[in-house]
Amino acid sequence: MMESIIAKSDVRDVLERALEGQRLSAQDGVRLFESDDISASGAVANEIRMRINGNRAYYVVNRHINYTDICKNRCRFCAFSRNEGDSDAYAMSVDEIVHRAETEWQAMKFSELHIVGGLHPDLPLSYYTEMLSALSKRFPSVHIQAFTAVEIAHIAEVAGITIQQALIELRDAGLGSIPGGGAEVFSPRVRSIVCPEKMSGKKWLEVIRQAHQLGIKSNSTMLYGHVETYQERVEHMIALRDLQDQTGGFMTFIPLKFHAANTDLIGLASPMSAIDDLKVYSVARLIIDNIPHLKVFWIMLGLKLVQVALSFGADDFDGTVVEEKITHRAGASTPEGLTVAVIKHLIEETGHVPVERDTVYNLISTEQI
Ligand code: V47
Ligand code: SF4
Repeated sequence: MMESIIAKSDVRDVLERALEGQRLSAQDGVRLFESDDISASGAVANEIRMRINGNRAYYVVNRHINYTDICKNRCRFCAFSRNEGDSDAYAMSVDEIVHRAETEWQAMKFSELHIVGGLHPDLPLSYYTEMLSALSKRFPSVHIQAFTAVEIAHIAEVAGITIQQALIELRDAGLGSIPGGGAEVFSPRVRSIVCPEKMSGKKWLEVIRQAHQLGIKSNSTMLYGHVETYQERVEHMIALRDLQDQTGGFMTFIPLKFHAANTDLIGLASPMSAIDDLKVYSVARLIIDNIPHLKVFWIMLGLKLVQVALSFGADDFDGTVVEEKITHRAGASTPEGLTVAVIKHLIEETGHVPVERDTVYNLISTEQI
């Protein structure tokens, strides 16, 4: 069946090499994006996904917390950030953050806290370390995945210490791993249009390299669907693949679908069809051959398309989330959180086996395998 679909494809040679386990080039990746034959590239991406992860679809019981929306960068794609003094700008105290987590804890014993925020100009290093220490003390079994590479560079800069020192301080206070945000698209051309104040892609990769060298694992992302070209997407994926070859510290790659509402990019970004979305997943699975997991952040993709993406290379549904501001301020129509029962049902409807994992992909529940 798959062979006959591939035989008719305009990217047959690329797909055959991928199936043989050969590494694809940037040119191969661009050709995959240019081809409209998503059934062929999807089938091969699914085959690779099955080889790595079988029929499982992972999920995590987690709680997101966005500790502040005050940010000095004000990226043009971001509807979440605010200036200090804006009427709805906020910065939570450490007590408020612990309280936020506490409200869910009785009902839902989450295994992960996912904590990110804006680049607040004044918060000292002690705010971040006290946050981590207080949460680790109150929830000793919970893995804290916090602060993107961009936040870590900012924390180091405000504190006047090196990236390595900041990473060590944060790790010693309870940081478990680093989320994948802030990567956007590494191309300097794209960054100059969509996030001119944000640190370079090169620096993002350098912060993550240092984290991996200290044994701190991380995720990786790509924000797609704004002004980037196919070539720039593929180069981004290959930069992640190259770093992974050197460190092995990436756990997952997460394509993040751009939402334009309330951002400065309305009108500039080209609308993405469901077919464009699925291509991002299948191409990512085929190009990034060394990062084991490919996550769909259901909040951004929508629940129906997430179900389809699980057969186009993706193997991870992310989690319960509970509260989400970054995409909802930019017009997302998905819920802010899902119960475990709903996640399992949505996965089972697709014929995949739901498997609860912790942040670093240890299996928590393996009911049906
Ligand atoms: O870096 C900002 C993105 C990221 C918008 O590691 C937007 O498991 C869409 O990285 N439309 C932060 N996206 C969130 C993030 C993330 C999310 C879920 C899981 C993980 C993980 C990481 O959100 C930012 C940026 O790329 N973003 N604004 C927007 N308007
Ligand atoms: Fe700030 Fe992050 Fe929003 Fe950029 S994406 S403005 S760095 S909160």
